[in-house]
Amino acid sequence: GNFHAGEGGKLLKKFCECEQQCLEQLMGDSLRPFVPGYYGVVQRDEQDYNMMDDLLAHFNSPSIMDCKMGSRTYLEEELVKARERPRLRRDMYEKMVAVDPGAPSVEERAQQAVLKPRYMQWRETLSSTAALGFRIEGIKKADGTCNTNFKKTKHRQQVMQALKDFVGGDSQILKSYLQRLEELQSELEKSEFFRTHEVVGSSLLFVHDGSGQAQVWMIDFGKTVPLPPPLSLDHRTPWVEGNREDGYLWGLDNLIAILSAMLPA
Ligand code: 4IP
Ligand code: MN
Repeated sequence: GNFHAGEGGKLLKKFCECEQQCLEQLMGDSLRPFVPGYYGVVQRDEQDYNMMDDLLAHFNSPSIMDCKMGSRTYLEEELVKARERPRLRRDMYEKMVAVDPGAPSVEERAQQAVLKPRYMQWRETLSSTAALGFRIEGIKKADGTCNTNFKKTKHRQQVMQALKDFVGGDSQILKSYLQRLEELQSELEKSEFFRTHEVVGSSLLFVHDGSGQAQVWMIDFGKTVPLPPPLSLDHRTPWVEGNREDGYLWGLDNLIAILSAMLPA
């Protein structure tokens, strides 16, 4: 798999240079409290890993949710690649028909394959990514049950139901998450790293347990890339090809609004 248990509350994640660059920079950024501590590259059985804090280490039977942030889940270069050297993806076609047999076009059906941007955009509009700027990817509850069946969780009400179920109706936990997200929002608006990076495919990891502690961290920087200076993003302006905007903060604004609306007034 992609992960190895490290020693002493650390985690080894299969090496990715992009992620290494981000984590290194983030250790010196104002976002540091919102990302796993990073300890460099280590090798095990010929494979390189990034070593970072295991964010679950201080929890007892944690409940965990992965929310993929942003209104776009692929890099702009995927569009260029698909135009210049289109690669037919049979695996993505199969993932598509497994969810909705009616989704492929006549042409896609004939070739039994789709292009990557087409698959990624289909996923974005089927889920809440396009409409809300984030989507729930998976939830693991304290009892060990896992749910990754959120591909069609799209509308505000559906998201609310999933969130409510995740916190087991506990509004104290909800409140802690909301507070943490508001802190994150304010740090993101100040962060030099955030201003100068396109953040795609990155998730917020939500973790709480029976003790009442609830935390949120930014994870997964495999598609978070530095912008060519002097370009910077506000992460709220709608994306059009070329502007590199990712909708990250717009999605966070929406997530915060949804959590707020779930709390008693
Ligand atoms: C996956 O689709 C995710 O979008 C992956 O993104 C993406 O990896 C995969 O592309 C794509 O098949 P499902 O989640 O619907 O299975 P992420 O890594 O952000 O989860 P990339 O490579 O874009 O990061 P391929 O090309 O790796 O298959
Ligand atoms: Mn992820």
